[in-house]
Amino acid sequence: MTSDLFDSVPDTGPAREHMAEGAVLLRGHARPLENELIAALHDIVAQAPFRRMVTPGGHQMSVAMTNCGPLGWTTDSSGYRYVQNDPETGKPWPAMPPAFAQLAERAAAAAGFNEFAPDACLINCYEPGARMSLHQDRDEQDFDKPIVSVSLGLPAIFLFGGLKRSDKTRRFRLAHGDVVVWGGPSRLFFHGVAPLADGEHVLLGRQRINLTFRRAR
Ligand code: MD6
Ligand code: FE
Repeated sequence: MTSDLFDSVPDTGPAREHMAEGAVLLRGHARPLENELIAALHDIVAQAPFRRMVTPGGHQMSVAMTNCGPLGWTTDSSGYRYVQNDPETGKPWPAMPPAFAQLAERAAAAAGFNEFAPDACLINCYEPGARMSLHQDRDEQDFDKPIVSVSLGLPAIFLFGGLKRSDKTRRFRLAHGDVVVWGGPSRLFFHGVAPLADGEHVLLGRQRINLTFRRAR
């Protein structure tokens, strides 16, 4: 018999948690900017609405996505790639708000990665039940650059494995305002998000938003 007690993840932890070599969780790091981030998000989504993309394998993702910045990550039946224009509108992705770029650069520096200048910000929207299966982030050109991930809204369980898909995963609870900076030896670790539990967040309602900042080219 399995026990939920032993599967549970503490609600909070230290302000700074070492997840693996190169990966650190900065709890609450984005909280001081929450209002600015959410206002900017509304503008972005008005120009480039969330959409559920289709994987090369033909599955529609449960997570809805959009992007801001010079490059945006997309997937369709022909594969995963970064593109300059939103395939839905044909227009360039919305500009990356200065507050986004600054947060990403400062969080990277706080984790020991200097001069991180993201050219892409993938924005994921999870509703209750939405999940992301284990994957590696490997569509970027330079794996020396980290990824900065910002969680807003409902909490999620982040699954964090190793270099092989079959490696054991550890679970981290990512709450509103948490930032994960991830690079170096763990840059290509498999990771995913468990199905989002239902709930209601005071600022964002029934959803989780994740911003992942990357240097794609
Ligand atoms: C998410 N994040 O948290 C999905 N990838 O919604 C990712 O896939 C991710 O958080 C690379 C680095 C950090 C991440
Ligand atoms: Fe990822």
